[in-house]
Amino acid sequence: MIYDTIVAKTTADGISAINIIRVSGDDAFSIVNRIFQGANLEAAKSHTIKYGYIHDNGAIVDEVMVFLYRAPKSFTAEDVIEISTHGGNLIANEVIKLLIKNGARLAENGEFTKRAYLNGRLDLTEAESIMDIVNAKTKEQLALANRQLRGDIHRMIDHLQEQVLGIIANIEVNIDYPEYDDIEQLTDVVIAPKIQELILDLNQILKEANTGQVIRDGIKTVIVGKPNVGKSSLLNSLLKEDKAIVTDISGTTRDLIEAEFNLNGILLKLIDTAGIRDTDDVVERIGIERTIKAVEQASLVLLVLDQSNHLTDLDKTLLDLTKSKTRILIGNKIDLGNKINLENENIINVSAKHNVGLDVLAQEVRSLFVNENIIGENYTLLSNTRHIAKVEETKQSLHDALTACKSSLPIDMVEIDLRNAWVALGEITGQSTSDDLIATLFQKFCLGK
Ligand SMILES: Nc1nc2c(ncn2[C@@H]2O[C@H](COP(=O)(O)OP(=O)(O)OP(=O)(O)O)[C@@H](O)[C@H]2O)c(=O)[nH]1
Ligand SMILES: [Mg+2]
Repeated sequence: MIYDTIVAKTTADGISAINIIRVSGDDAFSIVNRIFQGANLEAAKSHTIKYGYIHDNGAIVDEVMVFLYRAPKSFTAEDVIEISTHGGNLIANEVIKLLIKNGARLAENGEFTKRAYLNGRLDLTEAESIMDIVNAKTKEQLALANRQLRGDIHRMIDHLQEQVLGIIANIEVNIDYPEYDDIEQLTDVVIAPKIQELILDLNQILKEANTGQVIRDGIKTVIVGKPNVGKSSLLNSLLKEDKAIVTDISGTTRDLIEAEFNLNGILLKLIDTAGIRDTDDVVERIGIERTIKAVEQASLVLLVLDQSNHLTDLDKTLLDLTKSKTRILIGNKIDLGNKINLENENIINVSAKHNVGLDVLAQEVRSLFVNENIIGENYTLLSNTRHIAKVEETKQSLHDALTACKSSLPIDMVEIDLRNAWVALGEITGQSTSDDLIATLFQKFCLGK
């Protein structure tokens, strides 16, 4: 394919030792060659590095190294040159301006990766994994994204597509060369059981995706409780820093305080909240409204109780408010007493102030959200919400196909549903995907990627 030549800085803005400016496209070598002094780049071999200067009509702009990659053995599968300049925004901007003056165009966000995808170097799941790698904050996120880059999801989806195609082939063959007495026998004996089996496979994949999603996106966790039970203390002791103000005055925290925290490999997106109580204070009341909203939106609620005192009506209200949520009850201030015991409810006793019991809490979070049996090199987990939604869509189409089988609809109706399932799977890898989706997906990337 022929594309214009694009340029962008791949390293972050600010002062650093070096910048790397990437140029990709058919004219990459000739454009850079025009502003490079030190070697004839157009005659240079692929996968070599040249030392020289970037100049503007003979005036030296910077001393650089250029890395040369000829198509198709490059990130974009096009001719690519990476110019390593000295650090600083000024130099990078000057070099980019020169490249644009000589025929390159500033790249859009994610355009290099988009080209890698369009040129068939990566499928969509592999392209998406690159942003996950860049954004990873835990080793587990990184491992998951690396497996996706390696093509694990790509292969998983290809395999599922083959199975769908196999069923479609069964129908086609029988339409052309009927070997069963009637079509009903074909659907009952051959088609329906195969669809059913595939639905079971998808169910398993979706179940395991819960763990993948938790690893990739973390858990939105809100710390709630009545005032003064030690919510902010708990946040601080988990983070090991004095992020939130702690005092013995009830109503200390008034707004939501957010922080991210790597808890045994799972990213907790923690929110400390204003203690819930009846109050005439306008600011505090707004804080409490925000707390209630945060509870609604959270995937995990840490409800903090005060073990140095008996359960109050306010605690009971909070127990009730959170009962339909995935929650962990925390008995804080265990150093001062152990007064609360709830029937049929497990309380994890901790002392936020003295750092006691936090490891048990971490273990509990992991056991609630992570299936340890499916973590590791040998498992392929879906984790991206877009992929999961498409697998759900595939499952729905398979259900429709099954219903069509059972209601003795013409066999080509079954085939339509199966084809929909096949298309939905293809949208995951980008085999069947709209231009709009591609544009939106890559816009989320950063410039230079
Ligand atoms: N002894 C003891 N005191 C604690 C413990 N955790 C917190 N405290 C104390 O309890 C008081 C209230 O702590 P905070 O963390 O501010 O409580 P909070 O729930 O955030 O309070 P609000 O923001 O007002 O809702 C402070 O004086 C803390 O030092 C604990 O485990 N043991
Ligand atoms: Mg607080």
